[in-house]
Amino acid sequence: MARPKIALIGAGQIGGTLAHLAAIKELGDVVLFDIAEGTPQGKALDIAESGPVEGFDAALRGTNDYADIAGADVCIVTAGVPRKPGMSRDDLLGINLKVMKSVGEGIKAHAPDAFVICITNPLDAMVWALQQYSGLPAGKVVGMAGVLDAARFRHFLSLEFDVSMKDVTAFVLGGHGDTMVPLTRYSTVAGIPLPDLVEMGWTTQDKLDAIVQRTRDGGAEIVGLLKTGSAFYAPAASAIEMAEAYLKDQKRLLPCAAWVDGALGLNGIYVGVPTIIGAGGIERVVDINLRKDEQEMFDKSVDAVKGLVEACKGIDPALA
Ligand code: A3D
Repeated sequence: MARPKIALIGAGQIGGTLAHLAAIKELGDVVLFDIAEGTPQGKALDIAESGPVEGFDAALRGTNDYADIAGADVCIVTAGVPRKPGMSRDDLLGINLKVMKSVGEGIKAHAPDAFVICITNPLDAMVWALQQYSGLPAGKVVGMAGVLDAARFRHFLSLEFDVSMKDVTAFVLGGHGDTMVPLTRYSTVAGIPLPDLVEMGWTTQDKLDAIVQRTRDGGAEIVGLLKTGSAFYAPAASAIEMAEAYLKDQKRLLPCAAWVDGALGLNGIYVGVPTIIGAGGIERVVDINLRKDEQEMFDKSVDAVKGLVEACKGIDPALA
C-alpha cells in the first residue's frame, strides 16, 4: 500500500519544521511547495539526508509547481507572511488573503480530496478564505490554533503546579487572537478542574488569571523574543497532531477552527471549537454548555472573527 502523501504549502519556518516532524513520525511522503525557488528543494534534501541518522522511511521533495501536490491526502498551509514585533495578526489580513487565493486555487486544481489544515494568520479569517477559494467541503478545511493555544496554557500550568505537562489538559475556545477564551472550568490536572485546584490551595485566582493572560499573549511573547518572525516549533507540532488524527482515523477531540453551523448557537462561521477529527475530517463539533460569563467571552471572540471575515469580503485579493 502506498504511503500517504502530505503536501506542505509554504516551506518557511513552520513548513520546514512540519516536514521534519512528518518524516520523523513516518506519517507519509512529504512534498514541500513554496514560491521561493530553492527553499523547498533545499529543505526537503536537508531533511531527507537526516533520514539515515533518524532511521525514517519517507520520501521528501521540494517544488515550485502545484502539479507536484497532486493527490495529496493532507495539505498544511503556512504560505504567507508572519508578523513582526509591534504587528497584530490582523495586520496580515490583506497580504495573506491574496496568498490564500492562489493556494486555494492550487489545492482545488490538484488536491481536491485532501484534508486541509490552515495555519496562516489571521487564522480564523484565512481558513474561511481558503475554504472559499478552494471550494472543498467545509468539514475538510480547518484551522490550527486551539491545539497550540491549549498547549501553551498546559505548559504554563505545568510550571505553576510543578507537574508533568502530560497530566495537564486544557480547553481553549474562540478565535486565535486577543479574544481567545481559555476555559478554566474545563481545564484540569489529571481530571481535577482548575477552580478546584484554586480551592485546594495549589494556586491563587490571581496567578491563574495571569496564566490565562499569558496564554492569550503567547504568540506575541515569542514574536517579541525572536524579533524576526513568529513561533514555529509548537505550531508545527500542533498541526502534525491534527494531521495524524486524520490519517490514522484517531477520532481525537481537538480544538480547532472549524466550520460551525448549528452548534454553540452559531450559524455558519469558522471559529475555534472542540471537534472530533477522524478519517472523515471534522466528524463532529462538540456542542458544550457555556456559563453566562464564558458565553460572553466566546461571543466577543466570535464577533472579532466576524469582523475580520467581513473585512476580507471588502478586499479585492487581486489588489491586496
Ligand atoms: P515564514 O517562515 O515567513 O514562511 C512563509 C513561507 O510562505 C515563505 O517561505 C514564503 O516564501 C511562502 N510564501 C509566501 N507567499 C506564498 C505563496 N503565494 N505561495 C506559496 N508560498 C508562499 O513564516 P512562518 O512559517 O513562520 O509562518 C507562516 C504563517 O503561519 C504566518 O502567517 C504566521 O503568522 C502563521 N502562524 C500561525 C500560527 C497559529 O497558531 C495560527 C502560529 C505561528 C505562525
